[in-house]
Amino acid sequence: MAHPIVYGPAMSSYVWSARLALAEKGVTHELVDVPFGAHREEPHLARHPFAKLPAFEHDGFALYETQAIMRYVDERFAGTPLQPEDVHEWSRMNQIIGIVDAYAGPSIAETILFNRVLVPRLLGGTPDEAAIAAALPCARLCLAEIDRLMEDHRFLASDHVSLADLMVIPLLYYFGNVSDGRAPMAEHPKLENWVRHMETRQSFQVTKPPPI
Ligand SMILES: N[C@@H](CCC(=O)N[C@@H](CS)C(=O)NCC(=O)O)C(=O)O
Repeated sequence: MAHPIVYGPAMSSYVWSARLALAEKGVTHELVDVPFGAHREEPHLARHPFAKLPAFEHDGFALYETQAIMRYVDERFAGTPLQPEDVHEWSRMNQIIGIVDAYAGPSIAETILFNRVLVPRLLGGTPDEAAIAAALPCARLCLAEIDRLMEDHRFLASDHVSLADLMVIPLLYYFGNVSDGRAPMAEHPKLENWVRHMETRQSFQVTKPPPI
């Protein structure tokens, strides 16, 4: 049986989340690089008509949207389940995934990290400081809410790792490593400890992108 394929650059937080799910399940996969820019052209548009990263393929089944990919991986492959059985914990997981899709992704990844890291280092441009400043309140609210929703669990939705942790960790790992994110992260020692805990997992180590 063919290995699953993830299409996208290793450094993308969404690509990283999809790969984390595969690594947590112990599934070998192939990463096919799609550099930023190439995602707006064929052949990537055929895989993802909305021109986003990642796209995914397994056994002739094509999929996009990170949370759908992660759910497929969890359901399709054996290994420790990545979705809690308890309905409250399962709903909390879904809520946190929704926060990433609707609020944390657009503010932290698409605005702050894009402008602070990708624009100067890969695109040779100047960060849009006004856009970063405008995104920071939403980023801070995401941290506050994820911290609050975590309560006193070991992981974000329960005492076991779930898709919520895998969706959030790339964003908060990156955010804690840029100047704009250090102070907001320091206001949430519980989340900082969780990041350090997630960093020790084998799945994190084997999927961690090379420095940009
Ligand atoms: N809802 C999509 C969002 C994916 C997304 O925003 N990916 C970013 C990469 S980190 C992207 O494709 N950015 C390029 C662009 O927006 O042009 C998902 O969950 O897969």
